[in-house]
Amino acid sequence: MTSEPILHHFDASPFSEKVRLLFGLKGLTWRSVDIPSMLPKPDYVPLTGGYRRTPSMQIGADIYCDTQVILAEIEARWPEPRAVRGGLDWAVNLWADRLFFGATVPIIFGVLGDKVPEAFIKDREAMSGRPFDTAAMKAASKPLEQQWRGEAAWIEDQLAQTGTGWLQGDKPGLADIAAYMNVWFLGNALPGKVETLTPGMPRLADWRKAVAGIGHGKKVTMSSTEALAVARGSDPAPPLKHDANDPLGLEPGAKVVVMADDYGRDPVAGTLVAATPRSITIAREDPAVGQVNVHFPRAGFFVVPG
Ligand SMILES: N[C@@H](CCC(=O)N[C@@H](CS)C(=O)NCC(=O)O)C(=O)O
Repeated sequence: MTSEPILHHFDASPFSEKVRLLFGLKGLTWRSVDIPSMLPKPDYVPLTGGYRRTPSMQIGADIYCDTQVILAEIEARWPEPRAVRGGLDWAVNLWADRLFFGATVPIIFGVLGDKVPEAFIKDREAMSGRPFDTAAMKAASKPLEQQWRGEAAWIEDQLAQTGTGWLQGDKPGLADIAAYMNVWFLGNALPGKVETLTPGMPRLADWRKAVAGIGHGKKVTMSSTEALAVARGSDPAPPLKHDANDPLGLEPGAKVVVMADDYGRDPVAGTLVAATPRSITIAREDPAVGQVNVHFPRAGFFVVPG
C-alpha cells in the first residue's frame, strides 16, 4: 500500500500545476491519477464525498480538498526544503487563487470561448451557478488585461525588492508557485499573451523560466481504481488536535456540512474529527473507499451544522 501522495488532477489544470511544482520543489515521487475535467467523475467523488473541483490529494485514507490544504499538508509531511516562509505566503496564495485567477479566466475564455465544447460550458454554468458568457468575457478581456498587467507588476516589484530571483528569500517557495499559476495558465492557453502583457518586466521573464525549471518531481501513473483500493486498504492518519476555541463551537463527533464559498459549492457531509484555525477534517464512509478523513481549508469555505 503506497503512502506516497496521490494527486487526482488533469494536465491543463492550473491549480494542479501548483501542487505538481511543489512536488518538484520537494523532489518527491508521487502518483498521478488523471480525472475528468467535468462531471461525471464516478471514481473521484466517492473519495471526496461530493467535492468535484480539481485537484485533490490522497494519502492513504486521507483526502485533501483545495490546494490550500494540499500544499500545507505537503509542507507538513515533507518539510525539506522549506517552501512556506510564513503566513504571508498563504495570503499571496489566496490572492493568486481569487483575484489574479479572476482576471486570468476571462482573458483566456474571451479568446478561446467560441472553441469550447457545449458540454464544458454547461458543466461550468452548473458549477458556478452563472452563465458562462463568452461574449461578456470577450468584452471584459481588455479591461482585465490592464488589471492582469497591474497584478504582474507586483511580481516584478517584489523580485526587484528581493534581488534574488525569487519572491521570498533566496530560494523558491510557495509564493513563487502560487503567483506563477496564473502566468502558467495564461501562457499555456494563449501562447505569447504573457509576453504581450509584461513588456518592461525583465525580472518576471527570468523568474517565469526559473519557476518552470523547478519541474514536477517524479510522476508515476496510477489508475483511479487503484487509488480507490488504496483508500479502502488504509486507515486515516491520526487527526490534528481540535481547537477548543473554534468560533463554530462544534465538538468532534458533530454532524457537519462543508462547502466552498465561491464556486463548485457541492456540500460534503460528515462527522467532525477536528477543526483548527487552518483546516477542518471530517470523517465519512463510502463502500467504494471505506472510512476516510476529508480535509478542507477554513479560509474560503463554509462549515454548517449538518
Ligand atoms: N480553490 C480551489 C480551486 C480549484 C479549481 O477551481 N479547479 C478547477 C480546475 S483547475 C476546477 O475545479 N474546475 C472544475 C473541475 O475540474 O471539475 C483550489 O485551490 O484547489
